[in-house]
Amino acid sequence: QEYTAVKMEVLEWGPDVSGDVKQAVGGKKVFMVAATLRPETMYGQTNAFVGTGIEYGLYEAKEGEVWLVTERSARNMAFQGIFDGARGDLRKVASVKGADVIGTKIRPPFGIVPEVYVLPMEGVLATKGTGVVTSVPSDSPDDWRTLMDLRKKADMYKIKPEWAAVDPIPVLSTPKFGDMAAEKLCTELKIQSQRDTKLLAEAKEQTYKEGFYNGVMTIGDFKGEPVQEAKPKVRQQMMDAGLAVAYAEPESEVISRSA
Ligand code: ZZB
Repeated sequence: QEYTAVKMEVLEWGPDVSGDVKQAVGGKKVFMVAATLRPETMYGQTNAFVGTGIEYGLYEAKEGEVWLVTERSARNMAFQGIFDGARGDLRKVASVKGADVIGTKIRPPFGIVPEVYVLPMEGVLATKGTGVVTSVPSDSPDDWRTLMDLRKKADMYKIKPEWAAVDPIPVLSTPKFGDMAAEKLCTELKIQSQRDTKLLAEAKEQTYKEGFYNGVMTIGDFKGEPVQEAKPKVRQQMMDAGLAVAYAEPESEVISRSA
């Protein structure tokens, strides 16, 4: 599986990040790095998600940067030559739990909204991508439903309402689902919460297909172009800007996960 790993710069740590972690990082630039299959939707990022119980690490990556990802994905990156230094060489600066980075302010690459926050999502898999997920609630049913859950029960999820305040941003349009496909599918399928995983999987599949085959961009440099054509172009722009890299998920792991 070939992902685009997108770099979200940490602008301000959330309230629960320890002094030890901050000290270990020192003056280095830190990026939370998310794996996506939809680089053309990055204009519509409203937040990022982490799993509260997931263990993340801060790793020396490239050009003096520190990247926050799961150890598993850092290892993959090191073997893929994404990091500076010898292949497979991993240099860990510190560890953090997902719960600790909730409320961290980040800059989403190519985002229309320049500063967004890290929020909790129950279904984040430690075994997929980087364990960090960028959120595009216009076109991802999981993201839309989770954002709405968080807004309804901010106290229960231990977030400040202002962290979840950015509204979904339309980025593409399709004949079937308009420009807010995720909301439309969640409403049509009566998806009540982020725990409705079966229905969400169905909504995701439909949204993927319709967006990819029939979508037209409504924003950005490739506005008016089909999603299929815009996707590699936006991806290349992000890579050229130093805000994204290609990241592959080893096939053996993909198989063992679904087995
Ligand atoms: C932005 C985005 C915008 C995404 C969209 C999807 C959609 P797949 O097909 O199952 O491989 N993702 C990435 N890592 C994780 C993780 N560790 N746990 C849970 N979700 C994760 O799904 C790949 C997508 O799953 C990725 O692409 C990411 O969300 C999420 F408009 O990034 B995506 C209809 C989907 N739309």
